Amino acid sequence: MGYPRVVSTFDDLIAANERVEPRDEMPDAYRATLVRQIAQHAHSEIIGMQPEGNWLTRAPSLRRKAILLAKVQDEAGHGLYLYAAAETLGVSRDELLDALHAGKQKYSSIFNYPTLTWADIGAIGWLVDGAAIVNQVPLCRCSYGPYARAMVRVCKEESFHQRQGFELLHTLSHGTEAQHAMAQDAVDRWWWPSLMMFGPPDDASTHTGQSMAWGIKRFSNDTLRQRFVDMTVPQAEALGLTLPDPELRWNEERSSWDFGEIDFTELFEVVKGNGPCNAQRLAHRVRAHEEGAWVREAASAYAEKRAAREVA
Ligand code: BYC
Repeated sequence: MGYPRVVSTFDDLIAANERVEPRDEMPDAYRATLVRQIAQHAHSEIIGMQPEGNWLTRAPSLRRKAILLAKVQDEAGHGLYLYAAAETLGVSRDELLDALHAGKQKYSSIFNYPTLTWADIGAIGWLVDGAAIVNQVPLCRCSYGPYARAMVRVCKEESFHQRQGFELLHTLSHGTEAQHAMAQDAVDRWWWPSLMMFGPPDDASTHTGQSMAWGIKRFSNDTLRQRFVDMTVPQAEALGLTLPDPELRWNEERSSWDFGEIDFTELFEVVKGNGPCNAQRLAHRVRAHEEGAWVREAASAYAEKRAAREVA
């Protein structure tokens, strides 16, 4: 039981920086924006299992395999919390999955790149999960209660993911010459796509203005991208690896790192479906869904049987 709320209309709740809960009245456009973003986020978590799943059977030791398995399972869990949060807005998980499978809803651009070597698992943990944390910590203060609460646990797990990636890359970077080169190559390939995860630049972002006014997003895409660069550059030094940007320079005046221009045409192409792995990721997801139909049917039949027994 919380304190009784003294304000109740949607505008009052937003102005008072209070949480909007599923039973509160909300504008259709607010609901639609949340469904779009939460669904895209949930889809990213479950599609994100694929690039890493690719290395489960080839992890170099039992310890590494156990860690990677736990991480991939965490991502399935994140997908479930997020689909459950979206369901509080009046859509069903089936509808959302159908939209993903039909290409009507998006997932993060980053998961359309291939994982070519074991070092890619480290680079994903360090850079992709690192970017995810920077993007998601402010979402713990999102105005929509169920999304904000889901983010708290997701962020705790993401920070473990990021640290395992850093530790993996640190081991490779301080190993043999070939291992160091493998770590450097992975960072060279994942750096720019990780910066693209934050979305288009602010002047080309269609939703940021309204989403910030509604307290869904707390910071703009460019602000969070800069925060990620500032956090990551010193970590690269600690790893003994370089970032593939000759224009990276400390800017005394801004107390921030300047960085080179991002090729946003690449982001737009990947989002349109033309990335290196888009077709493969979606086909694999649809196949997994179809092959899992018997599990869903068995679970429903069991639930019905139990319910009937309880009634009897
Ligand atoms: N990829 O107006 P904008 C993870 C779209 S999972 C694809 O700035 P918004 C992990 C955008 O949807 C990480 N599409 O949009 C999992 C919009 O298109 P529509 C996933 C992108 O929503 C497993 C259009 O471009 N994280 O960490 O204000 C293993 C214009 O953009 C992308 C989340 O989903 C992109 N990168 O801001 C490891 C976080 N960027 O919908 C790790 C939650 C933009 O109008 N989401 N688009 O057709 C967000 O914070 C925001 O939705 C975004 C975009 C910052 C991503």
